[in-house]
Amino acid sequence: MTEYNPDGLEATAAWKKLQDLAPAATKLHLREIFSNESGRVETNSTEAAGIYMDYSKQRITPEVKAALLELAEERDLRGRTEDMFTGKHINVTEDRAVLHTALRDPREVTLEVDGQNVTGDVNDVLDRMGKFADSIRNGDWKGHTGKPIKNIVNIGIGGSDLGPVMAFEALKFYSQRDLTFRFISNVDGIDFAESVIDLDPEETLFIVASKTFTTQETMNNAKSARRWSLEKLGDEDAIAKHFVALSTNAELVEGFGIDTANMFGFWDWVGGRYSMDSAIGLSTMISVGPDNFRDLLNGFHAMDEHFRTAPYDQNLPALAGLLGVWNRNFLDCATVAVLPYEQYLMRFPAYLQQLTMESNGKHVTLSGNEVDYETGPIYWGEPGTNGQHSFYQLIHQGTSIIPCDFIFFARPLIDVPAEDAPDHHDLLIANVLAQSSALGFGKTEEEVLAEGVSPEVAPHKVMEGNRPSTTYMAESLTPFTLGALVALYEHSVFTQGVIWGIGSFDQWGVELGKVLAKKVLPLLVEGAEDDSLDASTVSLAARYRAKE
Ligand code: G6Q
Repeated sequence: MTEYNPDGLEATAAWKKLQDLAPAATKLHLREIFSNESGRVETNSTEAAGIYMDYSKQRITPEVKAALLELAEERDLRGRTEDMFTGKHINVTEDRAVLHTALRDPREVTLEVDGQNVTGDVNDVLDRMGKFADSIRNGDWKGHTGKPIKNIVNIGIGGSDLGPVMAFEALKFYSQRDLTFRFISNVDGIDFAESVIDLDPEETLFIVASKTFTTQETMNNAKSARRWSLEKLGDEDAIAKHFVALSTNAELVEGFGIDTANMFGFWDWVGGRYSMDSAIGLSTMISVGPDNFRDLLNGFHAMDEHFRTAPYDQNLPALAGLLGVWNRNFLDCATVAVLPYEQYLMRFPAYLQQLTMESNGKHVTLSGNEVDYETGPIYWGEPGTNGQHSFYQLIHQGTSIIPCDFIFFARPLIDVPAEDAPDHHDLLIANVLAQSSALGFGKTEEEVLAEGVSPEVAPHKVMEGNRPSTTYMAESLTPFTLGALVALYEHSVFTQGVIWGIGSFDQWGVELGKVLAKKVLPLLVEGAEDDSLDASTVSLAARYRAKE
């Protein structure tokens, strides 16, 4: 194992090996790759924490796979992983530990970092969350006028929104159905207005979720929520019964008027996009209950342990990360489609967009040097089968190669009988399997012509194939499986960050826009002038003000 050098990727023997292998390997068609290798599926599939991963339809040969595995060793993925799990300050630009894995450690683990009893603190918060969640679920927690809470509204944005929304949708099957959940994130007032339009303040609890408690959008929405609540409830004392905060900033929470007894804390070592299993998951816990939330954490933990200990040739997150590197840097794939064939995972692609793109959308290495290879691809997607009737055309026959992640579950959570028609779930799964097969193996001109298609039309019907995909399958969508699935992606993102030598845990790219928004606002509100802004922005601001 060599000392980790963020800038050293291209000097590794494994990288050079990949460069040597690439010209021939990238020309191979998946048809040839499959016919060259008997037992291809067996040697290119693995399973852990209840998730089976078939990556046989990725465009790698055994030699490429071996070189990718060597790359993980040469880039000291194992050492970097230990640094993360043990609380080293691997988020260098913010000088912070990166310890989301500690959020799901079992109680008996002892982890002390920077003088903090991490596991103890995590479990204290989880216990308080559990009591609070139960009191809402069983109606013991009463609003200011004595009515039980029926509506839970999470106000947050980015990492303080996408995880909670995704988890609420993903685990809806397990949710307490007499409670209504809403998620407000956008500073567009419509989001607030439409989310509360049919709610009664007497029965509504706002969860203000903000790590910093300074985020413009969240603070504005929280202030609107205060006004909306007090308009009906009248009395300032009502805030204590209708507002709780999820934050690391007790001072600002208090300043807002929320009693810190109603605050659930977390720590600077929990990144926003890695926080759905911290106090930020309070809405999830209220929805599915503390026991299911614990199962979710157990699923995360099972995948954490797998990632930390399993050999890389059987390691789901490491393999997923390495395959991503191959696709990005050697097959030149700029995007990845995430295609869950599971309606409950409708927000999973949006969640993953933040996790992957905010983490690995970086152009300099940890030492500040410009990279001269591509880094994080664009992630996007929709639940199947809807996408098949819209954008799949381009994935099948467009000029870009788009690797796909297919995700499905063997058992549906709800059986829906259809009269004189195939079972919904069988049909769903037939579709996902058909898509990955069509993408991988396509249809040749010969095959098209053999069907009697005219030579003029035949080229339009040819399916080139050779479009790579990975298929993930689990038995059913449980809280445990969801946790394992999210952790799988978290660690595959980490793996790629380590290979590329970039900092996956900061997000400086979002700062400039925030600063400029503060500068632009006076132009809109007061007609102020600001020479430091560009002419186009000044002109648009003036037109806005004239039309307002
Ligand atoms: C996530 C980012 C970002 C953050 C939001 C909300 O990793 O840091 O998306 O979660 O900007 O921040 P607050 O929780 O501080 O309001």
